[in-house]
Amino acid sequence: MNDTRRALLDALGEGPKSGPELAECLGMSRAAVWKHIEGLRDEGFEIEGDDGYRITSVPDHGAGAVAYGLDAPFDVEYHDELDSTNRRARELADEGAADTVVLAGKQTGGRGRLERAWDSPEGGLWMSLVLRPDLPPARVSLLTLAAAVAVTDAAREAGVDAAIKWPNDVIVPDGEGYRKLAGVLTELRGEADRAAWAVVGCGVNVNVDVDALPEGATSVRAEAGDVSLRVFCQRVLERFHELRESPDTIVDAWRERADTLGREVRVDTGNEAVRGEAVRVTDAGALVVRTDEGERTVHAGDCEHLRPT
Ligand code: BT5
Repeated sequence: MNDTRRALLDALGEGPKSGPELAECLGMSRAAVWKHIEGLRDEGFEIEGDDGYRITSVPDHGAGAVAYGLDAPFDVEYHDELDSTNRRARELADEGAADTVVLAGKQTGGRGRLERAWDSPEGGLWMSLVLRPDLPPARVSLLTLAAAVAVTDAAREAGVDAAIKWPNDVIVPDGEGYRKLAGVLTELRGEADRAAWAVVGCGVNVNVDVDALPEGATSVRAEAGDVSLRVFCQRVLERFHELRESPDTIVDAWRERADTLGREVRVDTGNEAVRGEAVRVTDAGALVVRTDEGERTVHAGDCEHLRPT
């Protein structure tokens, strides 16, 4: 969405405004204002124009819908369908974009970690953030943790009993097991001392039937009923922005929402399986596991929850 469209939405968000008023505050002709108003109507906004333009209804998803009233400084790009929002976000990152969020109505080639497929039917939140963090690559994993916290909080606000499974799955605990609600995939390009860019992709099953998802998955719809995708997305973005502004608070916020600590876990690191009690998370987000041979610190891997200890 371009800056003018965003400025128009911000101006309309403050209350009804006449054509001449909008033209003046946006520094454009009345004809140009009218053209942008028509553009918003095409996106699904209902706008009354009798005595001043007034937004009477906002569509449930889309670039304008998410930008309207968003309290976080992200540009929004929306596609009805994409192969993968992470793929598109990497492209934008290479072109120099920053603080941009890419959204898709559905994905045809969504990816999880290790190139695993990520099912992304319509009704879910499929989004990727393009970021230029002022962090060394080793600290970029904090952004992944922040995304998991942000998604957990949005899900809780929607009435879902959500928690985090190390490192970045948002789950609904269920006895000794769990159902997976969301996942986060972070990719980055960088030098040893500084990340050039990071793409943080979040996939959340929001208004999706569980039949359309792999076994073991759940959705906001299944747990608590449908919510506005637009508002859900805004909450995630606003919470994420709040956390990245205070990086020192991220790990504690993550710990408070973690379901992994205190459990017997099995972490597959790719090279080996580490089994024992998950005892804590370090300030860099690594998991410390108490095994029969002593404590082990695991930086990445697939974590299975076995049972509470
Ligand atoms: C993840 O991978 O959990 C990260 C998923 C990130 C997806 C987002 S969507 C927006 C952005 N664009 C992308 O292309 N990707 C990101 P991982 O931990 O590897 O989990 C993958 C596994 O979860 C799969 O092998 C399935 O078993 C399962 N799975 C696939 N789709 C799922 C879904 N919609 N809900 C829950 N589980 C799913």
